[in-house]
Amino acid sequence: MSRPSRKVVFFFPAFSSQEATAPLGILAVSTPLLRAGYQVCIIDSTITPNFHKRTLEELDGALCLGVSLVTGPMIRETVQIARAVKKRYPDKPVILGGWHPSLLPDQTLAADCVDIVVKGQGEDALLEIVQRIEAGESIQGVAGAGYKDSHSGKIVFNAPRHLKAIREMPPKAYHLADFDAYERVCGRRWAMYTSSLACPYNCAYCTNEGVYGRKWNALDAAQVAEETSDLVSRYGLSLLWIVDDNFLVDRERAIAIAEGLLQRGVKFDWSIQASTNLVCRFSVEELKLLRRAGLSQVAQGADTGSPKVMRLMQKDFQKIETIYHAADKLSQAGIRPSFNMIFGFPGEGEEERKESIALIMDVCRRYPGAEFWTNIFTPYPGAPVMQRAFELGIDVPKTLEGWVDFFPRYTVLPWLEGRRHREVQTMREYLRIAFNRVPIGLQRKNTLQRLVHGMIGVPARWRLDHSFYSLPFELWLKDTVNRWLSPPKTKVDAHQLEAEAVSC
Ligand code: B12
Ligand code: SF4
Repeated sequence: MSRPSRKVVFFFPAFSSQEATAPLGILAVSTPLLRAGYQVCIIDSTITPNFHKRTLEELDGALCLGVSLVTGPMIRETVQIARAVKKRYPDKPVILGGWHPSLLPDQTLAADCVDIVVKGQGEDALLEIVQRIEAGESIQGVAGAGYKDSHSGKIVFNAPRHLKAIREMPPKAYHLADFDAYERVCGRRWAMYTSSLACPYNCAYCTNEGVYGRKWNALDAAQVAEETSDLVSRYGLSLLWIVDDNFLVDRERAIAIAEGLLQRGVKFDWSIQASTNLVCRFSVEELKLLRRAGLSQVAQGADTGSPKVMRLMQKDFQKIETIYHAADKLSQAGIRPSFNMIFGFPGEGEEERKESIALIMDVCRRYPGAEFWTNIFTPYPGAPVMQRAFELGIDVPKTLEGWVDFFPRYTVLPWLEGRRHREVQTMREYLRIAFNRVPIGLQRKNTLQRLVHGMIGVPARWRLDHSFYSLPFELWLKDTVNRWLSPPKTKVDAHQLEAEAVSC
């Protein structure tokens, strides 16, 4: 008699970016499964040709399907695949994990194509779920999981699972990632890595507290230096994006990591996320040490140029001056200061928006090489600002599928719609071309595109200085050149490759 399959299939939907690399959440939850003797197969739609067909084929004989997703466009492919799976294999459970199911578990589980959701950390929860599925048992009592009762169809939520510190977590199963295929998509061989969990702060628009709490905890410097050196050597990577929410919380640890990397002598770039106030605690000499160890970019949430909006964002830990100081120190150390900005936060009007533009223009002029990435405020469930957003008339989707178009690149808000919304989008377009920016996964631009970009940078800066966005003919010129030279972009614009390789 043949032994029943012990395979778990994961699906990772396209995430609307060309900066493709292995999905860390899935690599994390795979390790306990592999250790328990299960076989794991990952289908990432960004690198897998015919991912739809492949997922269904791989599921033949597998125990279940796991999907990892955040709120927004990833939901489109999630629902498509989950529906197809339920149609072909009605008895195979579809399990959703990651940020969206963690923040909206009830609504996610209410979708007809979803059987189980996991809230928060998935390593232990998923292993227990898979063991129950294999044994033909109910999910009842598995902490952190929600499921539909097989008899009544009623939604049941078990007790929440306690957060585990990062030190107690197993290593991620990087060997499952097909780095060749990711490199073909984005032109760079890179990976994500986590060295700490959570953030001590609680910005009003951020969902972190709800999923990871505010108890920052981290791996030892020695472990980080050893693991990262090993990762880049083993997989021939040129960049690690350390996706910790706030890498610099422990100053001494950051310095010790840099020293450890220098001792090991493995050369690679790494990039971190940190708040400007914590960057400012480092001297330029210390930042130079981090630079020598490979730190190439620090992504920071500047978010606004208006002190009033900064307060509304609950960012008391950040003053406008700290944005300048951070840009200054990082520039002196040769590290690229990278900032995120949010337009349309509740309480931001035309004046505050102008303050933000002025900040961007000033920082970029004073510190050439500094870069700004902009978004429109997007009210994520679980963020502290949600109550205020509801009061202001925000209407959030009532179904899983409704969240597909919920995306900071084009969010329309009751207080930012119509002409105002169009103007902010035009302004964001001009900001994109006014100064240079370097995406994590390198985008390929040819000489003509670069030339046009350089030419229109001058009028773009003039327009931003004078808040003049009518007749945006430079944007038309740029789009026309891009259309000639690049393939058309889909709405979810991660490339679907015709590549041969897949990750299982
Ligand atoms: C890396 C990252 C990205 C990368 C993703 C790259 C990739 N290949 O995955 C990129 C740059 C594309 C990205 C884009 C965006 N991101 Co992002 N991103 C992150 C970041 C920094 C790290 C995610 C990560 O890998 N963590 C490490 C892994 C190990 O942890 P994890 O994902 O939490 O996974 C655990 C659990 O969630 C669970 N789990 C995860 N998957 C699964 C699957 C199953 C089956 C199970 C059972 C469990 C499970 O178990 C895991 C281990 O414990 C997080 C912040 C953070 N702290 O996590 C933001 C974050 C996820 N992003 C966020 C946002 C808002 C965005 C953008 C909208 C930003 C923008 N302005 O465009 C876009 C949206 C992309 C899209 N198309 O929808 C928000 C999500 C909010 C939400 N409600 O979903 C976060 C939380 C940042 C924040 N604090 O606000 N992001
Ligand atoms: S500093 Fe960053 S990670 Fe921390 S709460 Fe604010 S936005 Fe979230």
